Amino acid sequence: MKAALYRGSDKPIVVEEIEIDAPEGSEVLVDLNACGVCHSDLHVMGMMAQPPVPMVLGHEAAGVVRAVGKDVTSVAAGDHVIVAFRGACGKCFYCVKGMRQLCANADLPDRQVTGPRPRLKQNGVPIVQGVSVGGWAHQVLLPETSMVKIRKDAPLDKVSLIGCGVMTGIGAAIHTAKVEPGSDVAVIGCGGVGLNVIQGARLAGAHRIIAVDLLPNKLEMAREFGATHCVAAGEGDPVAKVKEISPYLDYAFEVIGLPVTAQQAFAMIRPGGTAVVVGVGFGRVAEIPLGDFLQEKRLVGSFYGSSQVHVDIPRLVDLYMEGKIQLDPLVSQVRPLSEVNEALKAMKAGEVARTLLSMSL
Ligand code: PAD
Ligand code: ZN
Ligand code: ZN
Repeated sequence: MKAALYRGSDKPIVVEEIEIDAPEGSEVLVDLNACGVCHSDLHVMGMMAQPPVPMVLGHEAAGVVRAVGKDVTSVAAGDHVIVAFRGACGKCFYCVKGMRQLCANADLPDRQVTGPRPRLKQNGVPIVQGVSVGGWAHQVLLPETSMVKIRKDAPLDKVSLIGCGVMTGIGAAIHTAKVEPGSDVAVIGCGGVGLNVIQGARLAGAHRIIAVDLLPNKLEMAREFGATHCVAAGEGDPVAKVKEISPYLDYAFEVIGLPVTAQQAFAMIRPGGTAVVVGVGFGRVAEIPLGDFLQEKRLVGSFYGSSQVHVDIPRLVDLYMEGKIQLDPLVSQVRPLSEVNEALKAMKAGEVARTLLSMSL
């Protein structure tokens, strides 16, 4: 099967023929329809000192089950699935407490670093499934727990975006923060994930939704997703501007992964308000004024939208099919897998909400 191989930051990603195992035990083989390009893929390439190579990145994917191992019970060949980039064991402390996104025994290590049984190889050389998926490929082989079965009338290309950005963003608003109707919300960073925090806040019935971004095109998109106010982050102090619009800001979301924007989010909320860090900032440290905690300000993290994927992802598919959330305007470009380098360039330049890599182009 064909996959886009990352071999180091000084080389372009190249689509090549590789071998994929047949599913064993509780594994599932999926023919992918499409996979999005998320900033977390860029983080893996840019933030890790030495990402293991060769690696197939991409983790926002959907497709059709081709074959299953003998122990698989929840999906069968022909089922349509969205891939959850984080599977869960279902048995550990976190899974039992309803926090599967924090599972302590997710089947990750064998996939992220080359384990005892790599599922992908090229001429005998093991290939890593980046972000535990390896979705920039025509097929993936993953544990059953990463498979979320969805209705067959949903367009697989667009709903693939629910696999990461949409679930993460909407979930951060409705599950992590639990935004209440009538509350005021600011979202710093309006890319593929931030736009979904905005539509999550809209779904939750927020009053003011203030979008903050450096780029005018992102602020325009933010309006389409439900922002009521826009703040150009590069012109003046965004904290002062947001406070002017909402003196009692209930929630602020950081959706970039930078210390400065995490500090801004914490600074702009009211006493008793909540700042949520969604952006990934591996190795970065933010200074937070401890005195503000006397005002009962809260600073919390959010992983995968605090979602329980097998319930929450099919719900988002239903909401899309009923026109209650938007996916179409998230798809700024559709490209063949071979144009993954161009897609990454467009993301770095801030030109797109998302690029979809289609496996049929
Ligand atoms: P993106 O590149 O599409 O969007 C980032 C946005 O931030 C762009 O619109 C930028 O213009 C904007 N931006 C950059 N710097 C600033 C600044 N100083 N002030 C205001 N705006 C700025 O990325 P994305 O939406 O795909 O991902 C966003 C982050 O979310 C990224 O760190 C990614 O790794 C993380 C993420 N987290 C989870 C999770 O579970 N927590 C899941 C998926 C992605
Ligand atoms: Zn992602
Ligand atoms: Zn678990």
